[in-house]
Amino acid sequence: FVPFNREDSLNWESLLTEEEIAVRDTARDYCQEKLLPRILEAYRTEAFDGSILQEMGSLGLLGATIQGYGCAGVSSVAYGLIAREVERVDSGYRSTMSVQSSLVMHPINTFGTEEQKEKYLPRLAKGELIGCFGLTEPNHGSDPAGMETVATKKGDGYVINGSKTWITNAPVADLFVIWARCQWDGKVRGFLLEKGTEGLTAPAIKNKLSLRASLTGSIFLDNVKAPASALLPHGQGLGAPFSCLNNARYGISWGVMGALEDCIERARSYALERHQFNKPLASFQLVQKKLADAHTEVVLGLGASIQVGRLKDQGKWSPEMVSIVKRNNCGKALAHSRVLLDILGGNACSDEYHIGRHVANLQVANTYEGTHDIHALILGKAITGVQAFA
Ligand code: TGC
Ligand code: FAD
Repeated sequence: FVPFNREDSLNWESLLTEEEIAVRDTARDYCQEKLLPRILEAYRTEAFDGSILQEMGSLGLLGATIQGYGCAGVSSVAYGLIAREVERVDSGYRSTMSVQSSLVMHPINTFGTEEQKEKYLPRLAKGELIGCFGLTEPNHGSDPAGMETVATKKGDGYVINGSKTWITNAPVADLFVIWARCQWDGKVRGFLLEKGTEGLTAPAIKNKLSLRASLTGSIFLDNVKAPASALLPHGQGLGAPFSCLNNARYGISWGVMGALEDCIERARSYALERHQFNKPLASFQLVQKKLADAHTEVVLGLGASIQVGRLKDQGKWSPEMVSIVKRNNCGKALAHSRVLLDILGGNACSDEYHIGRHVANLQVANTYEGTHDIHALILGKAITGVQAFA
């Protein structure tokens, strides 16, 4: 037998390429050395530090799967490994990163013109520009098909009216990917709007209980005039924004495992040091069970995400596969981080022990990009052939 490896119990590393291991190690060193020291202050003050995206950009961590345009062109598994390392520190930092990569750079790369790609992708890759993705509206979250934001044709361009809410990065965004229903044919399309466009405002939503290290805002579009060049011409229908969600959901499935791994490490260290009844907490069977349950879910969750990543790069994946790993890994990370919090006793209350912050963040990770229950319905439809959304 080989000795038990607490950090990689089923030897998933043996499934990684040398390049993927190098990307993971670069991301881990950066996150532990540069992000971890900043997180408590950022979370306490809801202060956004724009230099973080530039730092990530300088390491090739943004839009990392895109070929060309200053992007690294690495595998989907490497992208997942980046998300895992960033979220090991904080889900808010991963949100900032994954919106930029999967929800802004991906649609430009997939649905944009060559001019749009050349204009925006290199600067987004460097973190010189910050992007956001506006799909959710005040009246339509789980059901984006009800979208009320509307684009009409005017002259050579468009006029867009509507509003979006709960949009990551919006208050600091230079570039807004806005999804709107086009009045001329009823189809949903994406538009690239730049900060400063008349009629476009993006106030912050303050005093969040979760993801406080990432900025979230509303977007108001009041007779916003967009030139013809703002349209993402190669994607139409709800499948276009949903295809971006496939990528982001896949990344989240990795990220939340990083957050749960951090909770396990912290709970384990605490349980070994803290004594009650003259014994370390780690010696009690109930404490060991909490650690064993969480550990098992991380190992299984990571294995599933590696497999989806491999199938994705071979063109053999499906949205339902992504629903399985997004739903399972977010749900397990939330449930088990919450249980591990108990090991801290009263210290669970202190942000310096970090697990409570992860629990608060994971509530949102379990909600955005399709709630846990919406992914159950996506899978239920695939399993039964019967749609149960409405
Ligand atoms: P439905 O009728 O099933 O589909 C409409 C059209 O879309 C196509 N489609 C997909 N295409 C690609 N990928 C997918 N995953 C797709 N799912 C559906 C479908 O084939 C169809 O195409 P066509 O050509 O036939 O028109 O759609 P529906 O209206 O019944 O919706 C069903 C449902 C519930 C699955 C969907 O609306 C949904 O996924 N709701 C959840 C909404 C959501 O996830 N919002 C996320 C907002 S962005 C966000 O949260 C970012 S947080 C980021 C961060 O900070 O990290
Ligand atoms: P609702 O759709 O109102 O759902 C409320 C509850 O009802 C949920 O439990 C849901 O599962 C349940 N429910 C809904 N429909 C059904 C049904 N048919 N059957 C059974 N149960 C149902 N959106 C973006 O577009 N871009 C972003 O960058 C972004 N960032 C976000 C950042 C944060 C911090 C947060 C909190 C949200 C963000 N979102 C973003 C929005 C997010 O995607 C939505 O909150 C999410 O899709 C759920 O929509 P909702 O909040 O309107 O909830």
